[in-house]
Amino acid sequence: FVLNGPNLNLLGTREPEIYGTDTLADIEANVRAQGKTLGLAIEFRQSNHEGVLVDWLHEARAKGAKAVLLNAGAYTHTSIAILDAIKAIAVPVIEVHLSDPETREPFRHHSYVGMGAVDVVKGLGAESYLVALEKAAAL
Ligand code: CA2
Repeated sequence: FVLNGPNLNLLGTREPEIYGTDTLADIEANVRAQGKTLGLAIEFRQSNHEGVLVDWLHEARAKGAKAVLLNAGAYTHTSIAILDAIKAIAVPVIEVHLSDPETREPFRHHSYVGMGAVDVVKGLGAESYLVALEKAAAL
């Protein structure tokens, strides 16, 4: 499962200096192509709603997903509900970010997702997803 949080549906429309110029559809296409190479079936989704992301984490467990790549967007820094879901599902979660939140505003420095994730890939733009997918394949 590759799960994307709030506002990532608007990727490619502003702040290219921080997030790059790829749209989420571009990233999805790259992830699907690499998933094929690695022999991984890909569920690629985006929601602006915290509870929907929690539901999808539960679904990843129910469906026996090998791993979850999670870019929880700003919920990364706020959501105890998402942290609890990560801890509850016993599916390895890899935290993904386009930017490196720790080099940005102080309110982005703490990650609840990171408290439950097995690994993190950040700061590589769209490439972060592909590096994370390789890590997921190796789990
Ligand atoms: O760097 C990342 O991937 C983030 O998860 C992106 C989040 C931000 O809140 C995190 O701190 C780091 C923000 C996503 C906003 O998405 C965009 C929407 C429109 C244009 C550009 C980006």
